[in-house]
Amino acid sequence: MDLNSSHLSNSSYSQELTEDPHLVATVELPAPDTSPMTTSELGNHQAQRNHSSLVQKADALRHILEQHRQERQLVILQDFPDPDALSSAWTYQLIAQEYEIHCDIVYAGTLSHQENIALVKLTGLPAQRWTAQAAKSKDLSMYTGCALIDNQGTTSQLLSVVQESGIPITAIIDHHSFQGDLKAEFVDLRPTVRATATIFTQYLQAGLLKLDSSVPQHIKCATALMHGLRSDTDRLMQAQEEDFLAAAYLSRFYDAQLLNAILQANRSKRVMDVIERSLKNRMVQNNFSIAGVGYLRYDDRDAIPQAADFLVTEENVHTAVVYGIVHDEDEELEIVVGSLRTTKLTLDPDEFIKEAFGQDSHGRFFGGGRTSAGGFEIPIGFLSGYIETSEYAKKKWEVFDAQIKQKLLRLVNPKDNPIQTE
Ligand SMILES: [Mn+2]
Repeated sequence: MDLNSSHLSNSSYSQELTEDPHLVATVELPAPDTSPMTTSELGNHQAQRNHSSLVQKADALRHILEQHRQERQLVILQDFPDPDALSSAWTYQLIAQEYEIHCDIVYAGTLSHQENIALVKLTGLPAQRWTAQAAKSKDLSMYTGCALIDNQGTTSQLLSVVQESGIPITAIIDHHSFQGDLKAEFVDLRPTVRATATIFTQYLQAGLLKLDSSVPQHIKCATALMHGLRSDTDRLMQAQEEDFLAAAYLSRFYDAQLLNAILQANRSKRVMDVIERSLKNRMVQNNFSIAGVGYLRYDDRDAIPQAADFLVTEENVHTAVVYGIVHDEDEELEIVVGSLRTTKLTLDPDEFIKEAFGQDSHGRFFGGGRTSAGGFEIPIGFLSGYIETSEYAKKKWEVFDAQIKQKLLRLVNPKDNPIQTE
């Protein structure tokens, strides 16, 4: 296997997702091995054990899909799906097709990052937008199961609609940290893997679907997976051995030019404006850069993680947090959305966000994360509503801005910081 680095074009962008996982499912840990052996034997042994547990996972998924032959499933993505989620869902769909299972890939929010829009358009990736409202009015009786890919349901408005219709969860396949409890026939949760695309590439390697270079759809899907894997690993800089091995496998099939075209997508002026506001408003304290960007449109929501990506590049800054109030004019809904980016190895974004913002009255966290990135969403409930004077809007923003800063500064200030990061 050859991973030709010249095929991997540069991108200054690392993907965000609003990760806020809440659920747990059982994860199999390898049984402790007590037989004596040398360290090199130990390494081999470990690799073999990992390999056999992967084969078991792939077999278990094969078995479940076989049991659902010819059925119809929904693949639910987070409301603002990223390349990792989109490419993994597509792979699930193609695998399921081998069992004559028809999958519809759905998300409730929008594709708000220019690279996501380019990915979907250029590869013909079959994801559909279903708002929660639209989903409620649909007849879902033809679906006999659903799959949660690169999420655990907490970042999707659709899971509750689907559950109300009594549709069981067939599979949860994700790499975010886990909380809570959710029942599914098949669970593959691996928080140590850097991308869900890596997990899906391993399924491909285990033979769940044989990629064929003469099938254009396979080339496009491999390209999408390469994009997903790269964006969740900060262009492979955060990648670990299994991510590199997955990328090496994909390198046999993906289209480097197509990937380049996806990465060349330009930022809109409105996204640039949000980045500008984040620069102007940022406050740097103890190597944290914190910026509130005020109100922004629903479609520009992804400007927040992009601004955080940018702020974290400043010298003497290891962590950036950017947040704003996103308003959806159609639904008159407002929500505080924020993103965290860190280059500090000892800072766990999941822990940081949970500690900073705590839980709502139902015990759900407002956000969470994965390696080097995290996000949060705080509904503003009764204070929502965009029909108001600019003076009122300004006052409202100032209150939220002050409240969020106060919660963040508690952790930024080492004296009060309950999280030990050193
Ligand atoms: Mn991911």
